[in-house]
Amino acid sequence: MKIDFTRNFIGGAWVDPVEGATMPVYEPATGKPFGSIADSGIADVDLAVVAARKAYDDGAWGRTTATERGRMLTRFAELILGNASELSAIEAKDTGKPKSVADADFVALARYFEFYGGAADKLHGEVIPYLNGYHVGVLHEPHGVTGHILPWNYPAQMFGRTLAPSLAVGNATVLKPAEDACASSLRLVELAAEAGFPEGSINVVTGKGHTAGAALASHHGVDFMSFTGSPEVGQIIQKLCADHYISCTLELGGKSPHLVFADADLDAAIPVIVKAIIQNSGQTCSAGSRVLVEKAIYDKFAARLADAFAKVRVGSPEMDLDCGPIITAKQQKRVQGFIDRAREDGIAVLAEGQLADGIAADGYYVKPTVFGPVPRANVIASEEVFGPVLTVLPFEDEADAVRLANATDYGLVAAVWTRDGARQMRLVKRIRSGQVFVNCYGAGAGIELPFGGSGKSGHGREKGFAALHDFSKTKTMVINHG
Ligand code: TXE
Repeated sequence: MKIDFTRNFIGGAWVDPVEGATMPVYEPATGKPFGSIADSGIADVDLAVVAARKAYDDGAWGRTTATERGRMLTRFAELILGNASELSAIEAKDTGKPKSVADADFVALARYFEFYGGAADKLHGEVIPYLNGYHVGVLHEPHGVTGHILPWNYPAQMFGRTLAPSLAVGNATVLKPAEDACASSLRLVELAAEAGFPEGSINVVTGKGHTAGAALASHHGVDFMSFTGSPEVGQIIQKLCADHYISCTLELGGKSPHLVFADADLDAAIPVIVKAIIQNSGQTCSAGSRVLVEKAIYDKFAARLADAFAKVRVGSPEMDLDCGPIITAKQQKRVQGFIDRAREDGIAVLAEGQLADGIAADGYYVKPTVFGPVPRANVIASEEVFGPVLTVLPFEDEADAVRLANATDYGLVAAVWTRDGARQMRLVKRIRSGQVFVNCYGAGAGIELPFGGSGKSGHGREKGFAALHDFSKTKTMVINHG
């Protein structure tokens, strides 16, 4: 495995952290350390931002055309696919993901670079008809240097989701991956250099959030921030950005509902509902973690859901089952805490998944659990667990379903399961959510589809052409040629 764990990638070269500090990284499947990373501080982040600034203002990167950038992105997509099995092995070890889930992440990552490679030279400006004798144009320009703070749940996919559109527009980038899962970012940045990205266009600095992450968001050389992580840290990032008058996108998770009506096709719905919560062990911002079911079919639905959920199996990455371990001991404790509290509150368990024989005793495993019926006021009905924990709540009628769907502070993704076309349209409009799916969920998580939330789920849009707009700024040009 050709990864240099303890150095940062700055200005096209591997650089030791200025203070020489490192920190261990742990394997979720065994709980054992398997390497170290640079524990970077303010000085390291400063070096990376200066390198990015130089690449943007005076370097080869700042002189690239949109077409050249598109070709680099496309070449990078090909290199990712060509190295997918090595990358996937790194990711599975670092995050505990089942092997086939890690494989799929790199297919998605390559698709990010392929999509934005094609889009790079298609972000066109506009001409606005105005006064006689004036020519008015609207240009979309890069911000300059963009900062990117990643979470640990989809390190590879997030690398593409946030960097590909920013690079397509022409920004120079500084990435701070999550300290709990950054191995793939360190390997990917090497491949990016091989694909032709010039020095300083992509810089990667590892380290803790409150040190390296905070240094990046507060650095005056950064012109725009992209953050994915917890709502609490999202607020900190937004405040740090406000201190130097820059804006940011925040992608902060959710408590996404499925609304299941009595006329729904349960054969189609139930496997999708199970997958939407167990995928990546529930550590997915768009996990479908609440099922709201019309009272008339509650008992039938609960019995069928329980049957399907009881078949969910949890194991190590090599066992390649439905779920892997949770990312860290801290997150495992948090998820298990939600499960224990719900049990103490007397909420019935509808079903549990099974832990495979032979998993390491010190691995960070939890048993996937479905609770129902969950009282509306219980914390597990409205707070994000970020684990394989599903809550089922009955509703009375359509108005009640909408009230319940909108009864959390989040608003990221929702699904409506009904055959009634008029109801489908009404609910798409009335549910507060960045994406609404009808008779499906995620639908392949298309990179073409704008994605993002409101409220505690954050703001700004990633994916699709929407991301190109967030990673650029609009300039109005007025020429008097009268
Ligand atoms: O996130 P943090 P944690 C949610 C999920 C999970 C909870 C806690 O509910 O249970 O967050 O996870 C960096 N300044 N999501 O504690 O701390 C940190 O180094 C600047 C949802 O791991 O927000 C890492 O790179 N940066 C989410 C990143 O923020 C800081 C995915 C995320 O870490 C910082 C992950 C600071 N002061 C967790 N503190 C999703 N939307 O998918 C931390 N960081």
